[in-house]
Amino acid sequence: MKDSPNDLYQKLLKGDRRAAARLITLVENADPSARQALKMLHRHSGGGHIVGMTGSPGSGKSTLTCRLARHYRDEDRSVGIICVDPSSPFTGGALLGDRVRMQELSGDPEVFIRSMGSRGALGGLSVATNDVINILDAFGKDVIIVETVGAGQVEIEVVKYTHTCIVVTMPGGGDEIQAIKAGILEIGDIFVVNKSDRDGAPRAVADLEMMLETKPGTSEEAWKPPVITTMALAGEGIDELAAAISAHRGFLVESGLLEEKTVQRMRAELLEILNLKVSRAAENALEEEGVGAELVRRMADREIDPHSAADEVVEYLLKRAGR
Ligand SMILES: Nc1nc2c(ncn2[C@@H]2O[C@H](COP(=O)(O)OP(=O)(O)O)[C@@H](O)[C@H]2O)c(=O)[nH]1
Ligand SMILES: [Mg+2]
Repeated sequence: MKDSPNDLYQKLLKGDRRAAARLITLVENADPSARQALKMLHRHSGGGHIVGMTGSPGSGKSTLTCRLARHYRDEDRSVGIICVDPSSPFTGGALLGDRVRMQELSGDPEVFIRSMGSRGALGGLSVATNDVINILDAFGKDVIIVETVGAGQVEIEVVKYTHTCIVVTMPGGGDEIQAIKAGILEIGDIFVVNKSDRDGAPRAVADLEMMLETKPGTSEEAWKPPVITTMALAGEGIDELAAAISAHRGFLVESGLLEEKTVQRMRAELLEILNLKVSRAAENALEEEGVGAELVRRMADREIDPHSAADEVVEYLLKRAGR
């Protein structure tokens, strides 16, 4: 028998992994019953520390995420992992040894791993990702790691509003330069130079440190993003990385910024949902008989300009919403 939203909600709060997985699938499919469960779950979320992990493909984000998860498990903390990279499912690195470690992880009942499929990408990837973060948060995960490939706007938006954002780079390949281009330097709370077994790691660290120092607008009391060297494959530097995450959380709590970050996250989440809703309503209005076709025809006849036409649609939507 199919679980009702209330069943899912009750089961999820009791720690039922299948209920969590099921609800996430409903979210990905934009199923209306997910909404009801999310509504009930909202007041149970807010306890987890949300960590974003971004950087170019192949830099070692998944491998690092696995290692970090292991580290937290050794401290008896539960972990949720969300991988937002429709191009590559979460495998935790391509090497066989890593895959084995990955399987160990996913067999641990206190670790919940989920890749966001391309289904979630239908216009609402960041909305769906936020929903999944909230589900894992309400599910009681102490740390929630969100891995996104730092390539597109959507992915950046998602990690931007995590509590601690980690930017992963590796030696060589001009990765640091790319980081600035993507505006990633601004969003990192912690920088990682992974693959320290490769040539040029100290240089990459020095370059990054210099860029961070000369970053404009950093005040005395602001957080100074550390640059951590890791070799994720061998598990080197993971303790340091975990310590930096703790230090950052400590800083957020002490400075009162944790609350501010939470408010920012809520605001961003609200905006994402509104964007989706309003654009869908606008699209629907344009499909409605008369409204869209007539406007577009008038635009084509040069009777009305695109901006005024958009104003008319907004007015139409507002009038209809007020009815
Ligand atoms: N040499 C070396 N390779 C690594 C290290 N960490 C990860 N890798 C490898 O780099 C490749 C990409 O790693 P992955 O974690 O999937 O990167 P992602 O695309 O950023 O998630 C895999 O083949 C990993 O095994 C490291 O510290 N040193
Ligand atoms: Mg990956």
